[in-house]
Amino acid sequence: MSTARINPSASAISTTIKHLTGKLQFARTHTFSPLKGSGRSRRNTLRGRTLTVSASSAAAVSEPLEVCVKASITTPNKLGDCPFTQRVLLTLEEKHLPYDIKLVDFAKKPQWFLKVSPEGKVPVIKIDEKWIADSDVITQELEEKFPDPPLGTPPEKASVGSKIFSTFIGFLKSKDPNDGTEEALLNELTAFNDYLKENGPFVNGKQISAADLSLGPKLYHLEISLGHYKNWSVPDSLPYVKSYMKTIFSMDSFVKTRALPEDVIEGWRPKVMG
Ligand SMILES: N[C@@H](CCC(=O)N[C@@H](CS)C(=O)NCC(=O)O)C(=O)O
Repeated sequence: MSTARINPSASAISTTIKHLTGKLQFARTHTFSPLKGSGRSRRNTLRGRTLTVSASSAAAVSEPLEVCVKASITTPNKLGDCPFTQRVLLTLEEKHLPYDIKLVDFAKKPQWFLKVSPEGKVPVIKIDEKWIADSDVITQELEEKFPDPPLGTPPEKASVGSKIFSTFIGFLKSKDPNDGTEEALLNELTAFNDYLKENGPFVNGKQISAADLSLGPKLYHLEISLGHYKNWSVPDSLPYVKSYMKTIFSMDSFVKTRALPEDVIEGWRPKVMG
């Protein structure tokens, strides 16, 4: 893809989160605040996080990595709904890498964004002066360039749960309760439940890995949108899936990078109505 620099004075809503690793400080510009809780706890959390930075991948980064993300359509200056973007942000968080978020207004994509992402898609990230698209490519690149802490999922486990997202979308879009889409989703969730029972609590056992960082945001979209549009939730007969979701959704990194539920609902509306 083409290489370009973001003009920081571009008219797009632009938000910067800077983890000033060298000075053990946290500086925030604009009002974007994906973290919940008081300013004090937020600062404390981030100070704690910053302290670990120098011992890990962050030591290899002098400047925050720039990431373009979708802006909220319901709330000014908030991160919008995109499970692929959250996957990348989770990877950055779990690797303790400093990053700057650029919120992109999807209703009016600015020229600077289309220059760095000709397909008009997020996420895109700038690594070594090059803009990289696609969460698969980005997370792979982050793993290679910043291997500590390692987040790779062994290849034989990398596709666990990978059909959950497509079957969830099939069910969400379905207008016929008897078309088998709910059953297809339940089959995938049941297979995942059985897998977790034997191999969990995470896809790669005790340690969280890339597969979980990809699946977590998709399950978050599933929970919110199926709850809203179909009054549906993961059945109690799948306790390992339920506890997996609870664990991932309550991680600090997840809370910090998640979309607002109202954005998730609005984001899926055209698909449900279409
Ligand atoms: N395969 C891509 C998918 C990225 C993607 O589809 N992003 C959506 C938002 S979640 C997007 O930017 N769509 C463009 C648009 O809606 O205009 C990835 O894994 O990063």
